[in-house]
Amino acid sequence: MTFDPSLEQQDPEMYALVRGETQRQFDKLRMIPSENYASRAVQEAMGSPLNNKYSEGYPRKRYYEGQQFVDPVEELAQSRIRSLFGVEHANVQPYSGSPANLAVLFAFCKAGDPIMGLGLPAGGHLTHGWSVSITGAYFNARAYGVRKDDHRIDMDEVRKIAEEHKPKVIFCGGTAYPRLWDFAAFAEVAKSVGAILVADIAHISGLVAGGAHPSPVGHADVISSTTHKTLRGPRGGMILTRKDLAAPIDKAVFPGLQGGPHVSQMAALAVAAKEAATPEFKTYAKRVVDNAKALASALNDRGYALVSGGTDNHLLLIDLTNKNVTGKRAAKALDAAGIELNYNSVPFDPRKPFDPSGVRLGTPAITSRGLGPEHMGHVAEWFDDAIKSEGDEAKLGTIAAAVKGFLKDFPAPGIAL
Ligand code: DSN
Repeated sequence: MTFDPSLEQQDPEMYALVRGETQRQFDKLRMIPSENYASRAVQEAMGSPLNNKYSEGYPRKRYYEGQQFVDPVEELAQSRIRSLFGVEHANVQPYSGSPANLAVLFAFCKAGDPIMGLGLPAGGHLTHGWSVSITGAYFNARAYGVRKDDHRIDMDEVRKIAEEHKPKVIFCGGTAYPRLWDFAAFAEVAKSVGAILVADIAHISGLVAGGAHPSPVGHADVISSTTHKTLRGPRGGMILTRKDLAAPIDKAVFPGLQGGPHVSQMAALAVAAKEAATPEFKTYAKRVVDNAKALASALNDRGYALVSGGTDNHLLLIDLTNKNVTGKRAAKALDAAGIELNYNSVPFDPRKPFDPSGVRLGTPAITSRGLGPEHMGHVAEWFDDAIKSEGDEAKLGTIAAAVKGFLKDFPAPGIAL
């Protein structure tokens, strides 16, 4: 075997799978709110020989030689992210969002210490202390929730639990919360109980960078995030903080939790940060939210029960109980109709997470393709048709063909067919 042939020549079986996935991403309305299309430049950096390099340590303080290009790669990623978010310190080495959150806990807590976060059933993330996660198993976690009547976070409950539990770390941020986060209110509670406030902005980092969601900077002590969701960068994570908290965080990431950073990922993040600093990205971020609001309104008109009544960000959570279909059955029907999303628990869901009552969908990826609020009526119509056609594979196939035809006019960033 030689190592020069292209993927197509070297491994036709894998090539076919990659091509198949690329085509699938072009043909479908991709509406999983945590997904997006990374640009060609981001993908080029990810797929470069930077992949071959080990760089344990931090710029200018490495354990391996040959860092003449890697040090500037990491420094560029750090400085672009610092200036994009307006923070003093950026660690760009976390492999993804879960390791980033674990590193934050490792930096400030010992096993068994009290922590707090939004509960998974209310839209929080596993790594904010949910029982099945290492963050729930190794730390003494308590969850806050959302109110039953309006599905909003109840800051009085947050304060009450914080005062009882005395957490060392409070997480705010989630994966299925369609409303704005009041970072100032969380900071006030965290300060009153002496906790470190961590804003996990994985879902909204692109909106924050583009000015379409208030920033936690100046309120949260630490900000954690993935880099591939609304931010449209490589699969990866990052931790942003003040200078006085930088040392424990850096130490927790390396050597605490990780070995060598993924250099190609850091390079791609630098590229994404450059893209996110442009006026076009600001327009994209605003359109993500405009699209979500337009879609929420169109679905509301068709009788869909939106959790919290609507959205302020990029995502919608829909309780399908009144439509007599479970989340899983709906998600499968929608996928067959060319609309890709995920089934999801809704707050106070009587059903189990593997077949819950709701679906979660969002607008980042379709906005990256150029869809605007004027198209959300079509999307809602296809969505509604698919739900009504659940079980009718022929009808679902017809919708998928219409979706595919419509999307031909919307180029997808980073996708060359
Ligand atoms: N998987 C991510 C999401 O879809 O929100 C969270 O880890």
